[in-house]
Amino acid sequence: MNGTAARERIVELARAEGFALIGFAPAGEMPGPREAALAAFREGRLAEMAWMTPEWLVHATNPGAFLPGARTVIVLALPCHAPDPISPHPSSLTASRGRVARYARGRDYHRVFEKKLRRIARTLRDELGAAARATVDYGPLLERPLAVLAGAGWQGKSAMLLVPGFGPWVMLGAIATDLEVEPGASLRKSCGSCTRCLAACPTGALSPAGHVLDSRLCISYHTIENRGPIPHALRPKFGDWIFGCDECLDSCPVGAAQLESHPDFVASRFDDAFPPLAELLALDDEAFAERFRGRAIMRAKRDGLLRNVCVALGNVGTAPDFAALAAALDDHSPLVRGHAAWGLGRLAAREALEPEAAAALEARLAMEEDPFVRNELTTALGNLVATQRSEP
Ligand code: B12
Ligand code: SF4
Ligand code: SF4
Repeated sequence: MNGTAARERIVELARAEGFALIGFAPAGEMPGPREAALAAFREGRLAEMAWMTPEWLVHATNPGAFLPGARTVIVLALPCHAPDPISPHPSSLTASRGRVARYARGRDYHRVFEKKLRRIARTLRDELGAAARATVDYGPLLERPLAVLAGAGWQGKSAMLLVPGFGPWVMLGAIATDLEVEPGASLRKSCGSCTRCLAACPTGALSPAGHVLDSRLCISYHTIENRGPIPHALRPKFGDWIFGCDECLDSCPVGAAQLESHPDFVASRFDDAFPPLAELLALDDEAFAERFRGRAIMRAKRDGLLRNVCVALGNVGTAPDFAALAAALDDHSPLVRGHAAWGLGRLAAREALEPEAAAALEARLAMEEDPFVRNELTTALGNLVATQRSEP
């Protein structure tokens, strides 16, 4: 089959799967993105994402290593800019709520993509006799530089792929194939003088000139990928985010008017986007798995999500949340207990509940054996004393 006919068939298959954007990148090595990714590794900007080793990054910038004989990478995107779900009546909105990144409010996008991409790859193999291999996110291919090479968009100062009409609000997947398809023409666009995302990032994770992200400072990294404690200095900057962060996307003017999403990414309930925080602290492993089965939030695991909830309650919780945080001081996970101590101390200082918080923290300290948790309890108690002293 010639390149034009192959292209037409692929576009037809991808449209039938609902893809909003279909691009074709050459399958050669990507030395520029490889060097940038290796520099990110060398400088520690990939934090503790253990799978992103130099070897992985070299593979991920070489489609030929992903599929021997690859000539083209088909880049496919689904939009994920669903409007916020309509809030229930204010009288039922008394609880403090967290915030989930838009892409993670509906079904897990990995599963949504996997099914669609596999069906297309299978047809390419069965019908066209081509080699074809699909990947999404965790697979060894860096998707944003491929999308740029396919002419789908440009990488903005936020590091996001910006697509005309959609802005940063697309999720990506790819299929490498040995079919030869004419690549898309590169888009000659840039962010120009805009710097909105740089100002909007709460933690300064984006470099002053943009394009370079330090995962060690990124809320998305910590709430999704980090398996350990969240650094103290960052916690107050997390606001109500409990899974992912959309600040650099929300601030972007490109595609801002286009509120479009694949239906699977739309929150079915208000609570899927803005969950009541205190009730999440009551989830055990089983209840967590039951509540978040089939959703991207599973990635954080139960202890990671509850850690994030403790931080959010420390930032936005009110007096009625005190009991849930105090109970979390006895959680079976040291990670949760330690962050509950921090959250309780912050909430108490805001809500004038210092004596009650001090009593709860001291009671826990008397029986606590874990060094990390003891340190968190002692620090929280010390901060409470300091706030009480500074009061007139
Ligand atoms: C690891 C990872 C993360 C990490 C680290 C992100 C990072 N920037 O490194 C963390 C957990 C922090 C993360 C967060 C998010 N992620 Co993520 N992530 C990935 C993953 C697996 C690899 C990304 C990567 O290549 N990192 C390596 C670094 C070095 O690459 P980079 O940041 O793109 O760096 C490029 C630029 O720095 C550029 N560059 C360097 N210098 C310069 C200078 C100039 C002038 C220019 C123009 C460019 C440039 O070159 C580098 C290579 O191309 C991809 C999936 C995949 N397989 O590709 C998804 C992916 C990038 N993530 C995605 C999403 C949606 C997110 C979040 C929005 C999720 C959320 N709401 O919380 C945030 C956004 C954070 C952000 N501003 O980028 C989407 C992005 C879609 C899009 N439209 O861009 C992807 C493609 C997943 C998918 N399948 O859709 N992510
Ligand atoms: S995801 Fe949030 S913390 Fe990370 S770079 Fe964007 S705005 Fe900053
Ligand atoms: S907010 Fe402005 S600078 Fe940042 S990615 Fe969007 S257009 Fe580029």
